[in-house]
Parts: sequence; C-alpha cells; structure tokens
Amino acid sequence: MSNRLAVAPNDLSAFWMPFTANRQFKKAPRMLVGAQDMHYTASDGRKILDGTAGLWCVNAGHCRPKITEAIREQAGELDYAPAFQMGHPKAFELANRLIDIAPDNMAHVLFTNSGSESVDTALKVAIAYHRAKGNGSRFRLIGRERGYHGVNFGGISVGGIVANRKMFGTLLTGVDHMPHTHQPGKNAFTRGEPEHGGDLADELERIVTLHDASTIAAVIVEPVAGSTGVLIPPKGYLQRLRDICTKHGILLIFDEVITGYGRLGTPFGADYFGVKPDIMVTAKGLTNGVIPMGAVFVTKEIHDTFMTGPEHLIEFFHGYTYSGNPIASAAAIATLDTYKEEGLLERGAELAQHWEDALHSLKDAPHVIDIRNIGLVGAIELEPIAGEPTRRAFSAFVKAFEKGALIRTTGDIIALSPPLIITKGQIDELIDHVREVLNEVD
Ligand code: PXG
Ligand code: PLP
Repeated sequence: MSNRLAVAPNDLSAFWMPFTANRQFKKAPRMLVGAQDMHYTASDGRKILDGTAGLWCVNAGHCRPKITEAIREQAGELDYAPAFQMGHPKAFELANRLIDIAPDNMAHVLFTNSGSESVDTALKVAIAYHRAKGNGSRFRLIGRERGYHGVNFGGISVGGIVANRKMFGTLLTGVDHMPHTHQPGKNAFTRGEPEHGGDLADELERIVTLHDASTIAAVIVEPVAGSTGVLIPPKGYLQRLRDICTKHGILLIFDEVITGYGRLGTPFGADYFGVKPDIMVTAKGLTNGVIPMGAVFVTKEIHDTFMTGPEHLIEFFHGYTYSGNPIASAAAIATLDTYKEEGLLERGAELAQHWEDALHSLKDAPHVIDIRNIGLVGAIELEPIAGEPTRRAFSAFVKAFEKGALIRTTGDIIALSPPLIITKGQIDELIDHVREVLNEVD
C-alpha cells in the first residue's frame, strides 16, 4: 500500500456521499484504506472485522487473488467493447455460467451495473412482456411496504420505505403495495422462518380483486427483506404469493440483490425457499462487489415472447453503455470460480446453526427486543431511545467501528451479513464485539 493512501484527505467537502449523514461524517470520518479476506484496514492502521461483507456484497471476502488477477488481465486485453450490436466472449460465457447455477426455469440474462438498474430493468421487462403478448392493459406493479428495490424511479415506486419516496414527487403511477410481514409481537426471537404471517400473502388476492388481474403486470418482493432490517418471510408466505401470481397470470419477480449468491446457504433465495420466480433480480455478490454489475434472469417464455418480428429489428429497447462490460464480466466469472472452488454458495448452510446460536446468545444483552436469523444473515433489533429513533443503533455502529468491527444499522436494527468465508471463531468474535458494544451504549 502506498503511503499516500494511508493519509486522510484534508478536504472532504466535494464528495456528496450516498445515504450518509454528510456533515457528521466529515467532522469525524471513518476511512478504510485496505482490505484482505475478513478484514478491512482503517486509515489509522487498525484491522476491522467485516461483519457486513461491505454492503452485503463481498461474499467471498476481500481482495481475493483470482478476482483481482482476472480484472488486471482483462483490463490489459480488452478494456471496453460497445454493448449495443456488438459482443465480446466473456459476457456470453458469464451468462451461461449464471444460467448453470440459477433455478432451472431461468434461461436468459440481461446485464446491468447495479441492483437499482436491475430492478428497473426487471419492471420494464415485465410490462413489455405483457404488451408483447397483446396484454397491454397489464401495467400495474405491486410491491410491498418496507421493500427496498434500489433508488431509481421504478425501484422507489414499488419500494416501501417512506424516506426513500416522499421527496421525489409522483413516482410511477399504477403501483400498489402489499403489507409488510414484520410481526414482532407474535414472532419475536424466532429462529429462521416465523410461524405467524403466512396468510399476509392473501392481501395480494385482495389487491387483485381491487384492480382486477387483467391490469396487473408483476409483483416484486425480496425473498428476505434485507435493507429494512432483515424481515424473514413467514412460513408458506412466498409459496402462497407464487400460487396467487400463477393463478392470475401475474409475473413474480424476486429481488435477490442481497439473497443471491450464497447469502442464505443456497445459490439463490429461490432455492432456499423452493419457490420459483419468473424474473430474478441480482447484483452485489455477482462480482463479489468488486466491480459494479447486475444480472436479471428471465424464463424462456418471457425471452421468447420478444423474439418475434423481422430479425433485423431490435427486440427490446433497453440497455446500458456498460451492460456486460468486459472487466465486470471477467470479475464475475472469477467470482463464480472462487465460489465454486471454495463451496461458498453452500457454505452459509454449514455455518447457519453456529451463526444462529451465536446471534441468539445476545438475547439477554441490554436493549435487545428481537433477534432474527436466516442463512448467514442476522438482525438484532434494539429498543429505540424514546423520542430519538435510530440514535442508539447508530451509536452502536460507531462504537463497534472503534472497537474493530464493521456492523450495519438501519433504524434501530443491527444487521449482520459477513463474508461467506467467515470462520466459527470469527463469528464468535463478531458477536462478542456486539455484546460489548450493547453493554456500553446508552
Ligand atoms: N434491491 C435490493 C433487495 C437491495 O438490497 C438494491 C436493490 C439496490 O442495489 P444497488 O446496487 O443499486 O445499491 C439493493 C441494495 C443496507 C444496504 O445497508 C442495502 C443495499 C444497498 C446499500 C446498503 O441495507 N441494498
Ligand atoms: N445520458 C446521456 C446524455 C447519454 O448519452 C447516455 C448514454 O448514451 C446516458 C445518459 C445513459 O448512460 P448509461 O448507458 O451509462 O446508463
């Protein structure tokens, strides 16, 4: 590492940081300057245990040699190729590799540069699919309260987080929302899938009755809602959504930006729950978070619906300058190689019991009102300080960083999602950090 990297920049004002309390951060910055495997290095030289896989994306751990080398090589060989009306081999190889590990009804892949773009791509595919079939009246999109589907206009329209929506005008029209499934009163301290709330899927039936199925294009949900605090689907809920969508000819979109690529101990959330969507949205772990890239999976039926008309015409008017970018494709292929060689897409299943026991050992720690877990995801919900929501969890985040652990907070919930290479010893270490922090915060 060069010396220069270890020096804190002396003017932080130009960069308007994403989803950050900018003024507070810039008074007391938390800078990362290096990373290897399970650890970051902070600008003061301290090693920080990564309890969140960056932002739920560095599933194979940091600076993995195979991925780094693939990027280096690709950058020297073919840096960029036009994405429209031109191709390069690695994007096609990657698409095939993805179909190999996806649920068996997924047959084609569209590439994007992020989860947000993947979401908007999926919503557009869904509406255009119905229109291509002669069902142009199916334009409505159904999301869910507390859903997070990125920050683009489609994603915030179907999303269900008020702060992400209220500042931005009318959003998309023709959108409705199902209720969220979080029922802490009934399901507190559940290990894995909660017992209560499966019947909330029937709210979709009510929405269909209100609007009529002939106006609805798609339903989009996260198999496990990550960003709003790890909301795990109640038993039977996702299957019931699948059944209702099938009955009414509505496409079911799983937003697997967090649940994809091994987070639950299976390649995708669809595999974990045994429920097959029509469209699957992914990003993050696709390239181990190292290069921005997303992938949207669709069924053969959806793809083939577009493949009609004269062959010289573009079938779907959508795509990005960087769709299937060579360096991103190379990084993704090397990431899939790493996952395969190290069994990482299944490793979460081996660790899940230890993870669950470690998390639930915090039950009696101060302020804890709920603990939830599934695969290698966990949430510790704290009692908010009266009149000051989010303050307690944020203090815990800052304190944890000072003590050498990166955790993530949303509202008053601590969310944990370590790289899938974590050892049992490191799980214990991470939970010990959290316990210590909870003992100290107000
Ligand atoms: N869908 C889901 C389900 C996500 O979790 C996105 C879409 C958007 O992806 P991009 O790549 O556009 O950010 C996400 C992203 C957090 C956190 O701490 C979660 C996300 C991103 C950043 C932070 O919970 N999820
Ligand atoms: N804005 C302008 C003026 C453009 O020319 C383009 C792409 O050509 C875009 C936005 C979209 O950029 P991207 O393809 O990287 O999403």
